[in-house]
Amino acid sequence: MPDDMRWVKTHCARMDHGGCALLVAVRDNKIVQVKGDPEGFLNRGYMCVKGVASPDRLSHPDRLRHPLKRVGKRGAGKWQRISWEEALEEIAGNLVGIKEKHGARGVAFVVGMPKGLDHLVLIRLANIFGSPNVVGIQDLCHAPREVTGYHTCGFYPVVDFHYESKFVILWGSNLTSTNEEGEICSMILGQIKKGLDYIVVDPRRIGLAKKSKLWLQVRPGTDAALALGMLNVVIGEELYDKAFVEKWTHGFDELATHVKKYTPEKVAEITWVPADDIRKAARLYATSKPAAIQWGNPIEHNVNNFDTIRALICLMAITGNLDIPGGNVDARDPRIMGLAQFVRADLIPDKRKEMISAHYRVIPRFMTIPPAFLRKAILDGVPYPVRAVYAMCCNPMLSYADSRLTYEALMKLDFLAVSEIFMTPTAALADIVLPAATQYEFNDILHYGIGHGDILACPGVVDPPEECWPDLKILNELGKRISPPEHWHEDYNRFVEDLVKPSGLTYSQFCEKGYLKGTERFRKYEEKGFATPTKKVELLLSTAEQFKLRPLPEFRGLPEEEDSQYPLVLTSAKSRYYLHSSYRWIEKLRKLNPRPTVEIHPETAKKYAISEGDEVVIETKYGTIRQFAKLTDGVHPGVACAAHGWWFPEGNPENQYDWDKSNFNMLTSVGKLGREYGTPNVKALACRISRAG
Ligand SMILES: Nc1nc2c(c(=O)[nH]1)N[C@H]1C(S)=C(S)[C@@H](COP(=O)(O)OP(=O)(O)OC[C@H]3O[C@@H](n4cnc5c(=O)[nH]c(N)nc54)[C@H](O)[C@@H]3O)O[C@H]1N2
Ligand SMILES: Nc1nc2c(c(=O)[nH]1)N[C@H]1C(S)=C(S)[C@@H](COP(=O)(O)OP(=O)(O)OC[C@H]3O[C@@H](n4cnc5c(=O)[nH]c(N)nc54)[C@H](O)[C@@H]3O)O[C@H]1N2
Ligand code: SF4
Ligand SMILES: [Mo]
Repeated sequence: MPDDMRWVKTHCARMDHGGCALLVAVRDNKIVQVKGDPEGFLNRGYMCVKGVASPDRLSHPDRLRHPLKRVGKRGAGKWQRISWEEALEEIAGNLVGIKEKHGARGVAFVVGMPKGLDHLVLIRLANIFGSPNVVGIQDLCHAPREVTGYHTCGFYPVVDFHYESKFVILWGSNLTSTNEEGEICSMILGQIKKGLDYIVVDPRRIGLAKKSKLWLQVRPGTDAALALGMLNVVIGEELYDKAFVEKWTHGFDELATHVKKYTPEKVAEITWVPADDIRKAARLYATSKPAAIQWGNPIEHNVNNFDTIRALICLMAITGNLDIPGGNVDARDPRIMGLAQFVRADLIPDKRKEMISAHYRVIPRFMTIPPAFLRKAILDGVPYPVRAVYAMCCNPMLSYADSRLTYEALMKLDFLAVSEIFMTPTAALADIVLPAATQYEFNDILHYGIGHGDILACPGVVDPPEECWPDLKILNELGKRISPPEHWHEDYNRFVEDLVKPSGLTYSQFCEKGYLKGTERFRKYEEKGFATPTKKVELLLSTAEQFKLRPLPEFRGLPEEEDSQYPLVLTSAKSRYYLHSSYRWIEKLRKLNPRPTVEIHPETAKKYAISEGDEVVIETKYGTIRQFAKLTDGVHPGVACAAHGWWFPEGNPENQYDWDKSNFNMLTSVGKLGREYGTPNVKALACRISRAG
């Protein structure tokens, strides 16, 4: 090793939920090599190809390197380089101007998938500024699981791979591609090597389906029915944990009577899963303890998410798998600053009533705005106008259902500022674009608030380009300009210091340890009961009437009605090479996945005269896009699985890099929303496919 090269420890971030501990070789302020740290808490040396490519974000020639101001028409792609001082003044002037005219609530703060501590600092900024409108994508991502958990059993029941399970269901969770919620797949792969039995519930034959005991090739969007069918079997065959049910559940008799109608035969018709496989799956899960359900995104990607998740938690509960090692647990945070304190929730006590989604009466404890309501507020002034947006770490033009509506809304704003590392279709519509520093370039903390009871150290290892600022610094400086400066710090590194302070560590001591995990205690309910009004797991919701919720989980029909004009069921899965809409511009990754593909069964392809690699048109009632056919018998002949998140960095800047050509969300709509979370259908849509040309 050359003398001037040093190895530093940090964690991978912003390529998914993050979590792999890394060893990074640095020379002359440049990363020359990264490898998985064999001592890593979650990965034990594992890392994926995105991690390997991650340093390429820093050095890409087209990375944003200076603040930019729009000149000419919005979206025309004409920019002028300005100084940070000018950029911050411009943003502050506009946000404060809107506040004076429309109130603080006229400004929305927009984030995407939580990527690091900046997510929480943005919420803090909104709270201090006085706006109740923090818009996230939580309607599609984890809040349905988390908040349904609070209402049903008082906590968010996350899978526990730190202890051995006897049996696992991968329910719509493609862990080897997504490492969902930082559950790095090497953890379950290690258990599988030692003989763990598992089954897969997925319309596609994912990698892990090959060695699974059973693969339930479910019809997209019918997971609630499948879970109810399994409840029918577990209860009907008396396979449940009688002692637990007796002592710790509320409404078991009602649930038992209710699920009688979901016979495996009836459920088979809805879900396309053979009745005997439903029985087998239910028996395996109920008779192997501890058993865990690793649930994925698709359970929340349609209007029925509340019922699906309720049914799954009922399954965990009646089989006695809640809060036991190797089951689904209530993971407690280590001793660090609490979320509410960190984001200064105390400064905005009326937030719930004031949010632009309040009129829709989303479920209590769901505290970010579903994107459907942001666009309503901008375009129709309902329930009141939002006139300015500060957006960070997100790409709504691609990630929100109904992209055309997003385009119209962003075009109509008085002011849009975007912090980014690269020019995206969303940033292309901004008035001011801020060049952010990113992972490896500043001190960060990962997994805070994600619900798995750990936080990870993500110290910077190199300096950012001269004019690229970490979002923590941007928000800290903006905060001083648009809100009382006493809430902000001299040095933005105070955020990471303050957060870990209750643990007795400084940030650099924390970095030496690498991670902190809350004390592991199980069956905590034995002390004070479950944190619900009945102190039990509420199979039957005691708050149903009060909050206008359905007391028992139901299957209320397909998310979208069948339509003979659109005979295929359209779903999607994340690419293992990209994070949502991010990083199509990293050459290494683009080589591995050069263009958007839609998976269809060879029989289906033949029917429509489509061959491997053909460009095809995908149509729904709401829109039309083009992708390329990939023929595989790994999908059901009635299903098409298209790629999500595609735009073309090499595309036309005046058309926002061809944001509309292959973008899955041109095919989705917000016409129908789930009652509890305002979630649209982004999976299980009716579509048709034909060869382009
Ligand atoms: N149809 C459909 N829609 C979906 C989904 C789906 O499966 N299907 N999935 C949904 C889910 S689960 C989620 S979480 C959302 C994701 O929605 P988003 O979070 O909006 O999507 P990303 O593509 O991750 O956008 C992240 C942006 O942040 C930028 N970025 C990366 N690092 C930094 C940084 O350090 N600072 C700053 N300022 N910017 C940075 C990237 O360049 C990228 O443009 O999409 C949702 N939308
Ligand atoms: N590589 C990569 N990793 C990521 C991300 C990424 O974009 N790329 N995004 C991150 C984020 S924010 C999230 S939320 C997670 C999501 O991680 P996952 O939950 O794994 O998300 P998906 O890939 O959307 O879906 C998982 C599987 O569900 C299947 N599926 C599709 N429709 C249905 C259905 O109706 N029912 C069932 N049971 N299964 C269905 C798909 O075929 C796919 O194999 O991943 C995180 N990690
Ligand atoms: S699995 Fe996730 S955290 Fe690990 S290297 Fe890949 S992108 Fe990074
Ligand atoms: Mo997500």
